[in-house]
Amino acid sequence: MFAPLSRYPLAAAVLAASIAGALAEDKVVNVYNWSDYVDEEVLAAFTAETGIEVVYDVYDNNEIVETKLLAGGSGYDVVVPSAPNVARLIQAGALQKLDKSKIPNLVHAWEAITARLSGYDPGNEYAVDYMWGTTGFGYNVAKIAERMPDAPVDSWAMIFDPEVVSKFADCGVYLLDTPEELIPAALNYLHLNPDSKETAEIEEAAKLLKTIRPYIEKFDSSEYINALANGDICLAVGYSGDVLQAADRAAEAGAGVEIQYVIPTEGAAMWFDSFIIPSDAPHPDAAHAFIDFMMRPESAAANSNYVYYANGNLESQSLLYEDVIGDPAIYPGQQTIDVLYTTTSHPPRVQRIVTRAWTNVKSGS
Ligand code: N2P
Repeated sequence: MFAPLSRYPLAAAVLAASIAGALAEDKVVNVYNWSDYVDEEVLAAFTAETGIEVVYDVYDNNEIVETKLLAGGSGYDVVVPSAPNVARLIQAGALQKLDKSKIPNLVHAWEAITARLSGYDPGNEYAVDYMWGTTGFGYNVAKIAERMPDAPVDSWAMIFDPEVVSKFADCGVYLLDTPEELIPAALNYLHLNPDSKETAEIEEAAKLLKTIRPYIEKFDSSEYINALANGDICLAVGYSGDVLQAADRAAEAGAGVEIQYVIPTEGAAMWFDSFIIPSDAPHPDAAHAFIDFMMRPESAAANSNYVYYANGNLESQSLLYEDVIGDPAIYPGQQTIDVLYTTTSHPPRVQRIVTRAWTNVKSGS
């Protein structure tokens, strides 16, 4: 017989709480993404359409993401780590498999990028590419020319040749604050495998970084955008879209600062940042809804048009501004893609060596 709930106050309370819980589940999504990596109007459009509030938090390196997700209980629903970190997080059981039935816009995913990602996430079960890009450097055209008219502006020698970079120390040189980018770049400059797992080779890369350490003003992965744009620094190893945002901000300010992004001829890193859902995400339904919204061609295009990074959404390409899809610094042609390298996650023993080498580089010891 069907008993009225009021006769069972506890059951009624529990039921009411779980209904409230189910409803609450859909009202908020906690997103943790890289800084300067989204068009906020897309977030507002998501909330307007779904009623789900976006609580948006930012980071500027993978190390902090990995630490938080491995510890568990981060409270995040959607996070956007780079591919080697995704691979490690999958192995650690820190991520949940995506329910692809809840992400119909996955049909727009760009197969060429999905295929690359499957090297880190076999079967593409856990991760969906958001953006991808390269790591090169940005420079202030006038300040560099003033100091070195014949500067090798297309080469990593700008950063790794002490004779060259020392000439720019007075106008400000920043390096990204992560061994994940600087060790591979140094290895590549030394004609070694940028994805090397060899202790001796990693030590060699660290040695090279130590020789240029005196000319580095700061290790930084987010402030360099404005620092370049304002003319406060003249050279920075940085991510493609970040440097292009700096160039754009400089042009808009109209103070005569011209910033150029370079994918050096020796090659550069190509990386992929993907949406994942932590295994203990508090709002998995909202997380899927969010990823699905971001995978709409209109959303992906709006984001790329705003942040100057290439995205993983094929359908969005017809909606991109011509100066985005047509800019080889954002969507490089095959000739450039051929000199781009990718990196994989290190086994723990190698990771410890990298971490220690990096600490020494930074401290100058
Ligand atoms: C955004 C940087 C994202 C690129 N500021 C790092 N993979």
